Amino acid sequence: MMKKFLIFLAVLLFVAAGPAFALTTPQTKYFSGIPSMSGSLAFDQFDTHGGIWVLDSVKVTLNLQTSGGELRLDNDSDNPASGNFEFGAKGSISSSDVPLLNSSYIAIPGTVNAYHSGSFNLAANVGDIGGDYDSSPPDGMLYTGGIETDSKFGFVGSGLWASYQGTGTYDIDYEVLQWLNYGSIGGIEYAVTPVTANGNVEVIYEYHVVPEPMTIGLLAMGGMALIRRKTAK
Ligand SMILES: [Ca+2]
Ligand SMILES: [Ca+2]
Repeated sequence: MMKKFLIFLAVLLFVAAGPAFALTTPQTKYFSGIPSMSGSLAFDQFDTHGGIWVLDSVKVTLNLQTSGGELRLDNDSDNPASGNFEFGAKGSISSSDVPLLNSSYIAIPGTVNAYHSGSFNLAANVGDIGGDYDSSPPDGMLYTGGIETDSKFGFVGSGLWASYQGTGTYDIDYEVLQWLNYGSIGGIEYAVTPVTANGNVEVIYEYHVVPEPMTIGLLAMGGMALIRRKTAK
């Protein structure tokens, strides 16, 4: 009797001790268009079911992909020009409903950079004039955009979860901006066909479920009854 009871007690303690495995509820909200663009994405708060579901982490991810677009660089200077260029888009998120900060109060997930990095080496001007954006070599360059992706994630600091919990929703705002950097070298004129962009924001709650005191009580009573019945045989 005592041995069986001890085994039962061990099982009960194991069940009551907490999570056997972590559970997750992922939410992904999408956006697309031609930057500059911005908008709001609504997410469900984490429902604690009266304190039975306990939050373990809040992970926020921003994914961005750009494609297409064109960049024309045209050196109109009497001197050759060389350098590096970046062409694509940058994305970021913010919220006035929930804090997007980690446990060190650093903004998460940070800016994502979906752009192409390359170099150019342009001869001194050959024949064309200002305002014609002539990309033909050797004093010009045409870059046609491919697919560029970037992704960043972060975990919201555990002291900042209050506004993530409840049975309502909150908004996370995204902003995607065209990005061009060619070093702003004097004498170079440029023309751009914008890239298109698509992406998403993902919020993942990791949590565990604790047995209610009532459930533990019923388990204990059921267990005791089982032991008594077996002992009676
Ligand atoms: Ca030129
Ligand atoms: Ca020109």
